[in-house]
Amino acid sequence: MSAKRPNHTFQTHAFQTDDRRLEPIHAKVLAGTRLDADEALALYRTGDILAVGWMANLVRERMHGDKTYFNVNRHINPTNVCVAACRLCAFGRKKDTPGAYTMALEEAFETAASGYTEAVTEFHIVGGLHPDLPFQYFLDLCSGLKQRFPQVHLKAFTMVEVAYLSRRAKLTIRETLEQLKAAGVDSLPGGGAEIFADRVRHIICDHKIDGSEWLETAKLAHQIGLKSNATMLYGHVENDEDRVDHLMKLRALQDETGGFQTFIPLAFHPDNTPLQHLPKTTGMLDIKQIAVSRLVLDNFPHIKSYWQMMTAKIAQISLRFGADDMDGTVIEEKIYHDAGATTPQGMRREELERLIRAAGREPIERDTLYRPVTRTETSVTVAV
Ligand code: V47
Repeated sequence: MSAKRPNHTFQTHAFQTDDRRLEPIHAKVLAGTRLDADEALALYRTGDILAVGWMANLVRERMHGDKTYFNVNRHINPTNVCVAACRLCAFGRKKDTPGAYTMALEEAFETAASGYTEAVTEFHIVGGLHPDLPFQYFLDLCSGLKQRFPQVHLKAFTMVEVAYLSRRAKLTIRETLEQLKAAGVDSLPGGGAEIFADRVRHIICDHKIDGSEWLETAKLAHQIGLKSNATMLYGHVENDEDRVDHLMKLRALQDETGGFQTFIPLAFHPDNTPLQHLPKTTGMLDIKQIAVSRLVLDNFPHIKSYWQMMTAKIAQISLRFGADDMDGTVIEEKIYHDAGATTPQGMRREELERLIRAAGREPIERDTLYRPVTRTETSVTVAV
């Protein structure tokens, strides 16, 4: 009987393509050489998703073997009141309009504690740009959460929120980040990046900080020792060149700081937004976006296939097209569900593990900094 072989021997199948443009890219991927912008464009333009996926899977397995990460997290959205009125968004509300809410601090602490029996290792905290909430509210939110849940990592506030809070508090961005860090923020999520190109930003999120401010804020966060993630919102009015430009800018900043942990491509959900006339993304684009990200962002340790946004089925398949992370249990998602997502609000740890195993991968529960988490009946331990 033959010895049991690791799952990634799937990869020994020969690379095949009829698309001549992919041949030099394949040679570079085999050699571990960085792809340039024209090559990134060729990856978007080819119809040969299997060839692109084959290459992305090769890189993914080189970096992580079969390991596939997830965490036990909870989303907290303290307010949906937002001055920005982005056309991409179905979550934000103007103050005092129907559906607008703002949690009192005690309410946010109760939300943090509710809804799940397993020990959560991360609170993912993002919200609207509230015109009246003082900076102190956010500092008290973080210090109050840390006091009540000292073992939980606070992944809080997008670059957009940080820039807005700095303006409201009349502080520099560095001072704002330093105060948030002192109050308990451990890292930053990747939201608000959208697409960096001005032409696109003017259409989808006109009043947000521009791409260079997003990148500058991320750079400052990394400089003071806060890791962050990065996202890209795709499938609306951007073109392939805009996507490539976005990836190249992230890659260049990562060369400089090394502060990004994970890249998360986010498929645009048009329902209930001013852009609801746009079609939804297709499975082909979702899978290709994951694969291209893995191939182009050679200096990003992780590519996350966010199941809430992708659907669990596409996220699972993407584990063989470049992704090595599925995000987490989430528990209560608002931003996508307001925009028509039909995925469940949360997923149990066992179900995430089942999906990962069924893709022939090895589930690894991680904390936010990708350290393995070990659970017993009575305790949760993070390997440091
Ligand atoms: O910045 C908003 C996007 C982001 C819509 O860092 C929409 O681990 C699609 O950033 N359709 C917030 N997308 C979510 C986010 C995130 C999610 C999971 C993990 C992490 C992480 C970060 O959601 C926003 C925006 O780009 N978004 N509205 C919409 N209608």
